[in-house]
Amino acid sequence: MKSKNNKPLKFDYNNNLDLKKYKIGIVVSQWNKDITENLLNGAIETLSEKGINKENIFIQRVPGSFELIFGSKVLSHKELDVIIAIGCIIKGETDHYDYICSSVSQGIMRLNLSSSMPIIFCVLTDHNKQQSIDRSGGKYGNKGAESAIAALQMLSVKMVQDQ
Ligand code: DLZ
Repeated sequence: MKSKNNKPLKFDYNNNLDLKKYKIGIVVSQWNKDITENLLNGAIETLSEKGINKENIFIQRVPGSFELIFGSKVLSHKELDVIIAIGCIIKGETDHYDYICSSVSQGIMRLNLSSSMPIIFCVLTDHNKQQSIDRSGGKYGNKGAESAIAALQMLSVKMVQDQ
């Protein structure tokens, strides 16, 4: 595969990227804050371990997962390289859960299509609090840490886009 100016494309899936220069935006929902803060910490820890400078991680808090869409849109216009949207939606007694899950996933998906910024979907959509605990540092790991890895991998894809 060649770039627009006919140079061979580099695609190293991250292994050789100098991560110090990359800037990461994280949008975090305050609903179920105990869970989302654990996801956020998992993401920050993994990003730092892999070589991202802590000063290059920009955190924007929003009220609930529904607001992750607007928060991500705002950050997508800033000088960042990748965004992680963190939320936790837990099923209640009404249909609210379905509306929020569907809006957030569709909203983030549409932003991924319309902007040149990769936005990682780190939104837990759980049936109860225990499922969220299990996935935010519990027995099924920390999905925030996994989202950080996905974000770093997307840096390589973005690099191909910019070539
Ligand atoms: C209203 C609401 C409800 C019931 N549940 C959740 C939830 O489990 N997780 C979440 O992130 N947000 C929830 N919200 C708030 C909405 O996302 C949103 O903030 C409000 O509807 C205001 O737009």
